[in-house]
Amino acid sequence: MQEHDDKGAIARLISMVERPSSRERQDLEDWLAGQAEAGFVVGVTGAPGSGKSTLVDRLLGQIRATDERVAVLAVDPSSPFSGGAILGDRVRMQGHTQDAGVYIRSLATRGHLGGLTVSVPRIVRLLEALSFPWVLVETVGVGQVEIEITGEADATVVVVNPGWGDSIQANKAGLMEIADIFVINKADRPGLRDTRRDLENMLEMSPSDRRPPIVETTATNGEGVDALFATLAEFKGELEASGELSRRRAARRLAEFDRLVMAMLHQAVERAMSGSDLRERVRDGSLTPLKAAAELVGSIDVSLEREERE
Ligand SMILES: Nc1nc2c(ncn2[C@@H]2O[C@H](COP(=O)(O)OP(=O)(O)O)[C@@H](O)[C@H]2O)c(=O)[nH]1
Ligand SMILES: [Mg+2]
Repeated sequence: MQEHDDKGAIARLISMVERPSSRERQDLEDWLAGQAEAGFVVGVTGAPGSGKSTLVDRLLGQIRATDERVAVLAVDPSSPFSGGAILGDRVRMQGHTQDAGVYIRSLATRGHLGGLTVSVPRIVRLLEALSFPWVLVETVGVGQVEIEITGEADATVVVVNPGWGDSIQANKAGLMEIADIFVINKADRPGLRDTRRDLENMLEMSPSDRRPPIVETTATNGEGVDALFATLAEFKGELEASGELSRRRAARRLAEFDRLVMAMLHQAVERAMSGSDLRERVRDGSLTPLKAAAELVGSIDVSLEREERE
């Protein structure tokens, strides 16, 4: 019973954080400001169907075996018309729903993927503050925004599968640059060796001095997941010892600041746009685009208070 109450409370706090602005959120913000960034955030990314959810589910088991609490954010790009993937994730991770030490949340993007780059880091921050030493963020590594979200993690795990060209796909998508650890999942399938060789060759060519480890897993039966967890724990230790963890976090805070500024300006512009006839006047030629733009920008009210009143 207790667990259910806690999970309900976390869900309410998350929706508060997701809302663009509200009075409660400012109280929450004040509280968050006093909390340490105490969690280790792991991004798990890869093509749809590569086995990320199955793997995350297994990782939960490994983490729980150490008795530490863990939260999962599954960022799902499915359209509002196909909630299937979200349900799938829930069902797959079901083994842990009764466990008070596990919190799982799917974030549907509802066709507004861009907004997630603003809300995901904030939700992650909230979960850290709510005493989850591990936060796993599952994203589909297919586009710029997903990669941006994944890049927000302390450590990034890129999942590929055996099969010709999969690692090349990962390279094209820009996943090579953000990977701290590679997982070849579905190691039970043919083509494992070729994929490992492909990956190694590609990493050989990368200018970075650190060579990401490659771990082979079969998420469906759990094989190799203990090795993945060990690799992850070791990497965490390295990041902490070298000071790289604090550097990454400082960079993340700056990136979040930049994105929030842009998001707030964007909202303010949209508000100003929707209440003006400037577009009409530009279209019919009664005002030059430059004059109209200057007028619009001059009329922008970016204060959060205004947002709250509306
Ligand atoms: N053969 C095999 N199938 C797997 C493995 N891991 C996941 N799958 C299957 O691949 C499908 C997609 O898995 P899912 O975890 O939903 O992938 P996601 O879209 O990346 O989250 C499911 O049918 C899984 O059962 C694996 O290691 N081996
Ligand atoms: Mg999934």
